[in-house]
Amino acid sequence: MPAKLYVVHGSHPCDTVAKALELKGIAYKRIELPPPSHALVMRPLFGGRTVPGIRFEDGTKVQGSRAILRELERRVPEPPLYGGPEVDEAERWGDEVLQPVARRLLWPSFQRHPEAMHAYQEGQRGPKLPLPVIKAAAPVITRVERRMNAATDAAARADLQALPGLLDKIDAWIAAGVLGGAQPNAADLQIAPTLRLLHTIGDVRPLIAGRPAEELAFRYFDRLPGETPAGLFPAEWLPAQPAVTA
Ligand SMILES: N[C@@H](CCC(=O)N[C@@H](CS)C(=O)NCC(=O)O)C(=O)O
Repeated sequence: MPAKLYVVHGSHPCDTVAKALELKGIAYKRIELPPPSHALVMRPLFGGRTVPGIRFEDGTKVQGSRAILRELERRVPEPPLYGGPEVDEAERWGDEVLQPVARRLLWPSFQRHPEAMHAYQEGQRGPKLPLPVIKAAAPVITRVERRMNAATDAAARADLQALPGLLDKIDAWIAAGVLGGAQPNAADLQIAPTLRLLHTIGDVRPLIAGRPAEELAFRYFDRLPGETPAGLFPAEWLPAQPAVTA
């Protein structure tokens, strides 16, 4: 039996692991769990409540995108995903700092505009939930997810204000060759899917547009469906955009 990867469709750390498995040429079966009920399945199977988790053919279980990538590297060293302390640090930052920003902005966006959730099902295994079901279930799902992810309005406002600084950091890593090299490394695989998910948020898209980070977002993860419209967050929450000079 091949490895079994437990995911939520559209989850950015799950995309990290799926791409790493593909690069390493490791066969696996994808088990898609519906949020937020995935937490109830993951805890008894892996000990913690989050996806991704993987069960290898030999029965070894690993949970968490960074731990899984390290284990993949140990099992299949080629092509290498690690290469020095800068990559390690960018990977850590991508997991601990950037990853939660996408959750804290996406769930409040869905609560404000539940119909957008329908398109994010594109490409998932099994049938899509019809729009009326999504709209009926959205108040409960988004409330639970916002609580699980500490996705308060204050956090969303602070994240929006902080985003240009986070994107500057990513652009600087790209300029220094830590990210965006010829071969993807663990930090690329950690940061790019979060950028791609952030790019689906209408109020965030203009902040990423035209940056080197935007190219990185699409380089390995170009097929994520779904978008939320601009204007879901109050205008005063958004950071000032640099003036365009002629
Ligand atoms: N940083 C961890 C976190 C994973 C994580 O939080 N995954 C989300 C989905 S994107 C999740 O399972 N959330 C459910 C919960 O918090 O209970 C990783 O990269 O594996």
